[in-house]
Amino acid sequence: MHDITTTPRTDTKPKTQRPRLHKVILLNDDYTPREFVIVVLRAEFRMSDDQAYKVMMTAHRRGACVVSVYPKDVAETKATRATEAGRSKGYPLLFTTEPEE
Ligand code: TYC
Repeated sequence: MHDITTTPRTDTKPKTQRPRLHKVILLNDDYTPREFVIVVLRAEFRMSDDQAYKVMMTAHRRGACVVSVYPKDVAETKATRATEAGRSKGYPLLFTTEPEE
């Protein structure tokens, strides 16, 4: 009988990390009409009238509301487009992004 010597593996398999998602956040302001906020939420974030109303009212009452989460580039593109939609009408409507914890 011969002994089999084995060397313990020291290299560990790297865990595959999913890219962190980024939140798109809607900020309240005093000038953008409520109806317009709803139109933008529906168009850019594919929300139902009901969802868009709730998100808009949450931002209106609390100052800000998370709209949705996406991969970083998608979140940034959507936030820019939605902010641009307000700006094109002269409104200070603002969407920002931040990484999820
Ligand atoms: N506060 C605005 C108003 O009273 C409506 C509004 C809601 C604007 C949410 C922005 O993110 C917002 N006309």
